[in-house]
This record gives sequence, C-alpha cells and structure tokens, in this order.
Amino acid sequence: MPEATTQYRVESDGVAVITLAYPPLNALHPQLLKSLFENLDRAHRDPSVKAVVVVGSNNNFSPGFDIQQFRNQAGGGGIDNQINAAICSVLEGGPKPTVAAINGVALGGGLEVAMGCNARVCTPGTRLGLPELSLGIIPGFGGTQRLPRLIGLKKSIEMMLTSQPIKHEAALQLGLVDALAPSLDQLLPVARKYALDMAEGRKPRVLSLNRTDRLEPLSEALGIFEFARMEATKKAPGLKHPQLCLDAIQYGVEHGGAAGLVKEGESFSQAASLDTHKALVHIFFAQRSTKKIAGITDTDLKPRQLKTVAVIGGGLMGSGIATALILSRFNVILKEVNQQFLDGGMSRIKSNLNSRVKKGAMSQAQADVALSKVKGALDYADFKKVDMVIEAVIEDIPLKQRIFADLEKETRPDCILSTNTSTIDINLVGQKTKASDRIVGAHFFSPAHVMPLLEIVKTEHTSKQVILDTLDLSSRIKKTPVLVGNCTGFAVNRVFFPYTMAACMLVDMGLNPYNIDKVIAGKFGMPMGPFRLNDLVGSDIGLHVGKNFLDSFPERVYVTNLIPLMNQHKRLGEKSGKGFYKFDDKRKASPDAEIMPIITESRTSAGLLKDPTKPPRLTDQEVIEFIFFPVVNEGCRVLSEGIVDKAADLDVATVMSMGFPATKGGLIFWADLVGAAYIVKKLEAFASMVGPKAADFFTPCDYLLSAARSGRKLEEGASKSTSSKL
Ligand code: 3H9
Repeated sequence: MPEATTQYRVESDGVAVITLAYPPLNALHPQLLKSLFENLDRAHRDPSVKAVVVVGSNNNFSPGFDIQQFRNQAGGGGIDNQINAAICSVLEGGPKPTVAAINGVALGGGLEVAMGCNARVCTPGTRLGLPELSLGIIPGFGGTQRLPRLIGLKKSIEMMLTSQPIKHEAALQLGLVDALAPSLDQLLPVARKYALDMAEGRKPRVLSLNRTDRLEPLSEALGIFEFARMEATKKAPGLKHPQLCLDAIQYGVEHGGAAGLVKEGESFSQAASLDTHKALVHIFFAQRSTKKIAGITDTDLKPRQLKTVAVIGGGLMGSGIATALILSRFNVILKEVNQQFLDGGMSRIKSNLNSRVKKGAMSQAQADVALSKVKGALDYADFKKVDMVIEAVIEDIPLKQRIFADLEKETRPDCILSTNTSTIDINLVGQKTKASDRIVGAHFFSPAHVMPLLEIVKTEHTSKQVILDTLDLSSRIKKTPVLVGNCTGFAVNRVFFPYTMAACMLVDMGLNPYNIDKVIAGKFGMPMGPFRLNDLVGSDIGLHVGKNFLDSFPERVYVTNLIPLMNQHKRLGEKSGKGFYKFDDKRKASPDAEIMPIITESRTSAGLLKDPTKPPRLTDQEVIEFIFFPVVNEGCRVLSEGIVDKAADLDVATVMSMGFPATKGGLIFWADLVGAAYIVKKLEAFASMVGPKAADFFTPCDYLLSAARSGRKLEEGASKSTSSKL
C-alpha cells in the first residue's frame, strides 16, 4: 500500500509548499489529513515562511476523502472530526495566508480543503465539485457553509444536489477560483505569487466562512430552500440525505457559518449511518471492480487498438451502437440489406447526434465530424479492413447463423465477431462456423448510445484476447462492462424476466396495472413501472423475448395471456400509440380504460382466484416483494451457476440496465439488507396465495434456501463455483 502523507518544502521566496501525496489521486486518507495538519502547524510556526500553498502530487489535487475508509468502518469511516474541522479553520484563519493550487480534480473533501484556503488557483481543464450526495452523505469538511458563501446559494445548492462538478471556466466566472494558471508548469509560480501578494498586502486575504456578500438575502434564501426541498423530494422520494444537506446549509444561513459547521457535523453523522450511504459506497467500488477480471486484466496481455468496427443492422439497436462508436471516434461501417433500410439506419444516427446537439452535449461541428466516421454498406466488400463486427439484427437464430457463416469468410482471421443478441445462446449463433474463439456477446441496452452498461458474454471457447479487447472497447465508448457467462438471457434479462411475469400475475389476480406502476416507480424508485416499461420496449418484443424463457425454464415461468392479448389487439406500446397506456403526440402516457376488457379476458383465462371479484388486498410493500423477491430468487440462480464473477457484478448490472435504484445498492446488496430468511418466508407465502397453478414460480432455489438456513449473506459464496460459466 502506498503511504498517505504530505510533503513539505519552503521555497526561496518564503512560500511553504505542502504537497498532498497518496497515489493515484491523493484521496484524503486520515493519515494524510493528520500529516497536512502537522505541516500546516509547522509552516505557521516557522518565522521564515510568509505564506502557504497546498498542491497535489501526480498532477492532481484530490478526489476528496478516502472512500475506502467508509467501507472499513461503519457510520462515517473513522473520521476525526476535530482534526478535519481544525484543518480548514487553520487553513482559513491561521497566521499565514494560504492558496490551493489545483490541477485535475478537486472534489468533495478535496474542494473543501481548497475552499478552506484563502484563494484558489487552477489550470485549464480542472473540475471542481461536491459529489458527496452521490455517496449518500453530505459535505463534511465545511462545504455546506463555504461553497454558498463563495458562489451564492442557488448555484451551490445545484452543485451539491446534482453532485455534478463544474469546469474551470465556470469556477472562475462564479468566483470559486480566483486565478487561472495558463498551464501545469505555471501552476505553482502563479499560486506562490498570489500567496505572497496576500502576505504582503497587495491582495486581500478572504475568509470565506465570514463572507456574506455572495449570499442571497434571507427572504429570497427561504424561497430557494423551499424550492430545492420540493425538487429533491420529487427527484428521489423518501431519500433523507438531500434534506439533511439542505438542513445544514439553511441552518448556516440562518445562524451564521460557525453554527452551520456544527449542524453540518450532525447532519453528516446522520447521513453516514443510513443504509443509502452503505449502498452507494458499495456501488462506487462495485462499478470500478467489473473491469478487473482475474486471469485476463492482471496478465501480460495487452488490448489491441481496435479502429474500425462494422455494425450489421441499422435498426434501433444497430444505429444506437453505431452512434456510441462514432462518438468515441471509431470508424464504423453500417451494413444493411437494402438501400431503404440503410437510409433508415443513417437517419436514426443523424437524429441521435442532433438530439445531443440540441441538449448542448456537443456542437454541430462535433456532430458533423462524428457523422463523417460512419459509412454505409450493402455488401461485405470492405469487411477485410474491419477489426470487429457487432451483429445487431432481429432475434432470429437461422438468420444470425447465416450472417456468422458469411462473416467467417469475409473478415480477417483476427477480426472479433460479436452479437448483440439479448437472449440467444452464443454458441448457437456461431454454430455454423469454426471461429468460436473469436465469437463473443456484446449485449447493449436500448438506447445503446445512452445506456451505460455493456454485457460481455463469453463462451467456453472465447479467447482471452477477444475478451480483453471487448473490455477495452467498452471503456473507450464509456460503458461499464460486466463479463457474464453464456445462458438464455445472460445476467440482466435472466433476472429481469420474473419481474414482468410477477407484475402480470398481479394483474391476473385483480390488481390494477397503473397502481402497480405507481408503487414500483414512486415507492421503490425504479425509473418506471413494469407496464410503462412494457410500452417502451414493445409488447411484440416482450412476447418474442419471453418465449425464450418459456422454452428454457418451463418449470418456473408464469404463463400469462396478458401480453399475447395486448399483441392481438395491436397494443404494442409507445410505437403504436397505445399499449397499457395511451400516448399523445408528445409521447406523454396516460391510463386508458380501453384495456379493461383485455385484462378481464386475461384474468378469466388465468383462473388464479376462486372469486375474481374479490382480488387480494396487498399493501404497497407486498406488491414490491411479490415482484422483486422472484427477481432476487433468479439472481441467486445466476450467482450459483457462476454466470457472473461476483454478486457485485450483478448489482452493477441491475443498476445500470433495469434502473434498480443505486441507493439500494443493486439487487443482491438490497436482498442481503432484507435478509434471505425473510425472502424465503415471503416466497412461500406468495406460492400458497396464488395456488398450484402458479406456485412453482415462487419456489426458492437451493442457493437462496441455504443462505436462509445458514444465515450466510447472499453475496458470499457467489464466487467461482465448479460449474462456473466464467
Ligand atoms: C468526501 O470527500 C467526504 C467529505 O466531504 C468529508 C468527509 C468528512 N477515495 O474513478 P477512477 C480511486 S467523500 C478513494 O477509476 P476516473 C478509484 O477507486 C468523497 N479512492 O478514475 C480508482 O481506484 P482503482 C467525495 C478513490 O478518472 C482510482 O482512484 N468524492 C477516490 O474515471 C481511479 O478512479 C467523490 O465522490 C476517493 N475519493 O475518475 C469523488 N476517488 O484504480 C469520487 C477515486 O483501485 N471519485 N478513487 O479502481 C470520482 O468521482 C472519480 O474517481 C474521479 C476519477 C472523477 C476522481
């Protein structure tokens, strides 16, 4: 482990330079903070020192408090509040003026240390922010008090509630940064001059905690708080830590900065004791660990620099994948079967780029450059130039097999052949080739240029080099990869299929689909409920994909007539203007009484209840458990079969694909908080509630049962069983 410390030197001009040093980014480990405190004291006591500059090593300032500490110790991570409070107050009000010299990032506690200084100098490209809320805590080194006093309440509340950093231009304009150094080698000279100017009275020394000139007047401030609290509740109902953050800021505005610091300490401790904090810290590390694959990323293998990728199929998925690739500067060949389909694909790519331009995510000139990277094709003439192919045609096994047989002939022997299938066995796709070592699944989620996850599906034949290259491609197109084994539905769709089935079962039992959606989205925190999601994906796709599960796992599926009936009545969802919801011109969804006869027909054929006029009365909590406990059960099967490397991978996959709330830590993390024994008890209760026709759907798997009996956590024992598919 590298040492966490600070280095101290006094320059010939009398400026003490204290360097934060803890590779790779100088996270604020308690040991580093202690060393910072000691060196500040040394500088203040040394009569030859006129001023102090704090800078980071490794060309970076600091990403904040060392998040590892939150993992190691419950409730706040062994934070020594006395030292921390003292550091910022000594930086701010000690005998010598202080300047933070910032390059790279100053985030969380990193920015708070910088705000403790009397001035901040940064280089172009620096990012500054307080992202603590994204970890379920609030700023705890004075950020709730100093940021509003430097840049005003409105902008500082926005920065804290969104956790989004700002760039150097905005920081300068807002007054968070006082001077810009034109380049990294000028950073220390500019910062030292600034510090001496303060020491020698040429520039005022500012104590941000005492400032009031940037704060809005109290009457306006109260309106800002009211609005912010409303927005925070609307965005994340039930979450406490955004309100705790606002409590601390508001207290400081009403009672002064010093009192605000005390309130901040209390609110920080409260937030740090909540499960939300544990869940978000878990997701932070889980997301970074999916890229580290033992036996692949820790070997001498190096990823090849893929440059040109062919995408086969210009439909919704294919054009989204092509967009993701060109946005990351890959050359792309988009192949279609005829000019009409090719034109359709190209215009979808253009419209994906246009909508990014409209949102301000890129300029028109950048969009034009991106578009110039894609070339249409109706044949394989240019495929010898291609480093990787991503097939994204419809889920039709013979069609995919024909394409892969062609690809084997038309590409170089080192070209990676991947399929975007969401459910089909990868070996089946490549069955008519002898290229199994270069065949891999690259399962994107729709819309492919937006969704952050890439499921990389390996078979027992896929070579390590191909996996490494696909992992590298994933990073280059800014997606989080999760390596999964080959089975029907892989990891994500596999755990997802009971979700829709359980929701349909509830409707067949007499519950209202709109109420179910309200509970799952509004109360549990999914981005949308199962029926609204069905309308987004399309009932026809749902039916098609669902058939794979009916065939693969007949012993545990629930067969409903609801989705087939929706198809029969051409209620395909958003794309046909009506599904479970009806859609207006602006795609706004509203409930539609016309689906009631369809629901009645499905209920009658399901025959789940003796008296359909008396549906069971389920509480909102029971609706949540009825839908998610079968999902957990399937997740346990995925773990026990070694479809994922570790439970944390499934947590990341569920958060980044189906939108399982990150604040609950992902599927298995949440299930462990609930407890395996309770989940088994409820699954058994649901089985007896629905009776023999649907009871098998709820049968707990051995993995879940054994955890329930032994008290073992579900996340334990998931790594590498002998039957592992990885
Ligand atoms: C805080 O400050 C609380 C305070 O208010 C008060 C407390 C009282 N700690 O993401 P990357 C590691 S809370 C420990 O892959 P990138 C990271 O795990 C903190 N480790 O690179 C990874 O390690 P590995 C508030 C950290 O370029 C390596 O650095 N701050 C920390 O894509 C590279 O990271 C935040 O929430 C940390 N604070 O992104 C910021 N930060 O190589 C969290 C990074 O072993 N950090 N690491 O996997 C980030 O957002 C991104 O890491 C950052 C770089 C943008 C900095």
